Amino acid sequence: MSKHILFDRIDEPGLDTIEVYKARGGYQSLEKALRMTPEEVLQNLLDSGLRGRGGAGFAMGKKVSFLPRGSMDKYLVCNADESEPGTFKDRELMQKSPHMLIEGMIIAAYAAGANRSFIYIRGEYELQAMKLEAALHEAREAGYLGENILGSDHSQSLILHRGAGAYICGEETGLLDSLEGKRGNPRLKPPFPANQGLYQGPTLINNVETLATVPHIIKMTGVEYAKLGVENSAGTKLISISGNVQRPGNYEIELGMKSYDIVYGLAGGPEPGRRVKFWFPGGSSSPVLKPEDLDLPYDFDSMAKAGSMLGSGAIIVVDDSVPVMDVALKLAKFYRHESCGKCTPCREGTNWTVKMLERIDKGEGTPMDLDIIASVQDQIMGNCLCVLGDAMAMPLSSMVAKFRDEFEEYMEEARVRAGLGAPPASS
Ligand code: L3W
Repeated sequence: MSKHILFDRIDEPGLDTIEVYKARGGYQSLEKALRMTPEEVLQNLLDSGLRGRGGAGFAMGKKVSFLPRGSMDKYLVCNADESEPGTFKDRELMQKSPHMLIEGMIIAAYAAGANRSFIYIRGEYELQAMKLEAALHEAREAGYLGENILGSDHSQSLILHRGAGAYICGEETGLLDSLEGKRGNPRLKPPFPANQGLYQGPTLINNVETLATVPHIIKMTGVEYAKLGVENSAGTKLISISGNVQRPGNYEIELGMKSYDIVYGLAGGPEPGRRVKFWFPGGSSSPVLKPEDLDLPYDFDSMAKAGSMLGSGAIIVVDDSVPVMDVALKLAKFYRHESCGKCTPCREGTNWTVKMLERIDKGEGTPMDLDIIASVQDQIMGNCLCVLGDAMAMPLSSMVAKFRDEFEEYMEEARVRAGLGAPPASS
């Protein structure tokens, strides 16, 4: 069932202004949180069961609890570098309700003991950056940011930083390097940002949607929030649906909703006469699933059990009019382009994969190439500095495994098109 918490009256005119946001109860959660101790706020986050909404699904409260206590400089960074193909939920949230994110960041920083905070927003999100800048100005004027917020001991600065359009800067350590003014290359983990992040200081880094959920948790209490959704997947989730559906867009659902009801009920399914061939449940980085998997509940555990992941909540639907080869090639080219080149398996693996797929497309492939493509993906997975290599390898290997017959048919047709005839018998 669709359920609105973050998207409740999201289209109300003027919601991006502090006046309308406050008229709807905005910043009351911050006032409530500041009357609590940081430990009590943290306990609410732990109780809520909220898992990160950016891709990894790591428990937010746990991440906050990893930050050391003490008076050293600590940082909060919001990852607003929304670049995963198919993912466009944070864009709508920041554009229409920027104060929700700001309020969530102040509460999260209070719980973590962080006094310096940043929003790292992807360079292409110009309108959203303008909306956030205006909202930050209003929040500072109203005393929600700055010294001794609302008369409390908590002081906080919040700076908006615009990226320059690199997917790798959505990887948390690449983002931190970029924020420090360096080239956005991933760092080796551990140490994790919670211990050694921005400027080597303890850093809490969370996605936009995760932080925007915090005021709602404080308002309703963590225990009540945990009642939404299903076991291990508490709460609601913003879903971006794209591809071959009649009503693409962003939807908010309660986790555990049947996937079929999202794809067909909310998004209208493919055009009449078409059927779903496969779907990505969690952005282009997630292994693809078959139509029969639409019977599964849409939650973290069910997607993992099916061999995929809920990821950033971006469902991409591919219908039977689209050759799997087209999707595989487009995807591999994206990751080759976005690879930072720092580590060999990712730099070379993404390049080899594109070259092999292009060879197949030109009619020069043999079925053995499919085995080689699969083996290259195996060698990428788990062997890179960050997850960018895996992000290509996981969906690619799932496509080759699940649609091998179609790849082989495509290969033969391409050979005929190129006037090369049947492949040699030995291959
Ligand atoms: C302290 C430990 N902290 C883990 C923290 C870690 C991070 C979080 C999750 O990948 C996924 C990826 C993409 N002490 C810790 C610890 N942490 N152990 O927990 O960490 P990790 O390593 O599991 O994941 P990650 O590197 O953050 C993210 C998937 O998301 N994805 C990508 C989406 C990208 C966007 C975008 O547009 N920017 O949405 C899509 O599905 O494949 O699996 O904070 O520090 N012992």
